[in-house]
Amino acid sequence: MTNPNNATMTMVHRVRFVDGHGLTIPTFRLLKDDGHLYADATAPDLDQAQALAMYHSMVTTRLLDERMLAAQRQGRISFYLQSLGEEAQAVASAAALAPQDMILAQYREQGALLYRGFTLEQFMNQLFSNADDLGKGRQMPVHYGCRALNFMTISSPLATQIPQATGVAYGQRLAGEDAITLCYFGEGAASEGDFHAGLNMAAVLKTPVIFFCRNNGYAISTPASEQFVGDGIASRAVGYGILTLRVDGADTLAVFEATRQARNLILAEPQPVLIESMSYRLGAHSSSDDPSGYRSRAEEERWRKRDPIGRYRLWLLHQGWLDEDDDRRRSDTLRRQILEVMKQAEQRSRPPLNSLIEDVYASPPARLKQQLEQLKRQLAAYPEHYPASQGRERE
Ligand SMILES: Cc1ncc(C[n+]2csc(CCOP(=O)(O)OP(=O)(O)O)c2C)c(N)n1
Ligand SMILES: [Mg+2]
Repeated sequence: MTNPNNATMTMVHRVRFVDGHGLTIPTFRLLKDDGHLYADATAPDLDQAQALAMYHSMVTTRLLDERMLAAQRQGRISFYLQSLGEEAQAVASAAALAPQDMILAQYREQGALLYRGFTLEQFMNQLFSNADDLGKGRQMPVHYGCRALNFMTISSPLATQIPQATGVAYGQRLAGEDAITLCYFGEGAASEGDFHAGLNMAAVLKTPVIFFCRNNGYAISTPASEQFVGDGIASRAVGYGILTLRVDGADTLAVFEATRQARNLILAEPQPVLIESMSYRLGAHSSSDDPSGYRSRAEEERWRKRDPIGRYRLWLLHQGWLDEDDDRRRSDTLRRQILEVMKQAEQRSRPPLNSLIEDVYASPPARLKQQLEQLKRQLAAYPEHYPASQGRERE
């Protein structure tokens, strides 16, 4: 007998509730903590140049994060959000894609954008909302976007990117493109209705999309244990009939290989795949958060020992692909460069105020024009309260 889905139904004659316990989905891992491969593990097909490009992107992400969190504390930018401990997830997954693949991110995946070629200047222009920011200064810091790099602009409302990614991928499929979509989100975002709508549509329409869930243990102050029971996010994708893999998010090689194989599967036959990447958000949620109120130092220290960059670095050293002196010199130069680029971006002029209401409508409606005039009157009347608006506006 078949059900309305044409799936075979097995009949039983006693009540037996299905219990998910004991059906835990395993975690794919290649590298041990000492940077050596497990005996039965195979290293991905990765040459030295790409392996080092991934490493440098991860290190650059971390140094940029350190510097810009400090800049926020100094009052130079209004907001910042680090990816400390999660660099491998973003960089290694992006490294397994082709440049024509579309990325829709949440907000903690700056490593993916950096790997794609977003420059330090471009990061800084966005963070300082200056006239050279691709978003014309109209978004909060860290809401990056880059059409040239196929990276959709970040938006704050959680999970909106998930059904959008399904739609982008459906478009790729209809157009017969040789490209897929990768969609990042946190385990917290997976509590939104959009997660379920996005996954189900993707499964039914067989859209070429990788749902990449960063399960970093927290949604701001809420630990995963208070967000859901059951076997994480991976088991939900199984329920939607989506191919699923769980991976150690602190293992650069495993994340790369998982994403590469997911992409190959999708190219062979259009379909969604979900990867649940297990990690830990080592830093605060953002510059507005202080984790000491909801978790212990001891817990953080345990996870610090599983630093993705440290483990990958050991593997590169074992390979003979990384020189320690070289590495140190490179980081020193990079720190200086980041500081220099930051100072330049800080000095650059502001976007013209009039551009605030452009680009959404073919011509701005009267309502927006009125609001802009109100804003100008406000700035003129109370200049002391709007120091950022003083001078430096590019016409
Ligand atoms: C619809 C919506 N609700 C609430 C928020 C506030 N908020 C911003 S980030 C966040 C936590 C998200 O956690 P997760 O998806 O796990 O990502 P992580 O920050 O851990 O990377 C919340 C609740 C929001 N931005 N949008
Ligand atoms: Mg989270």
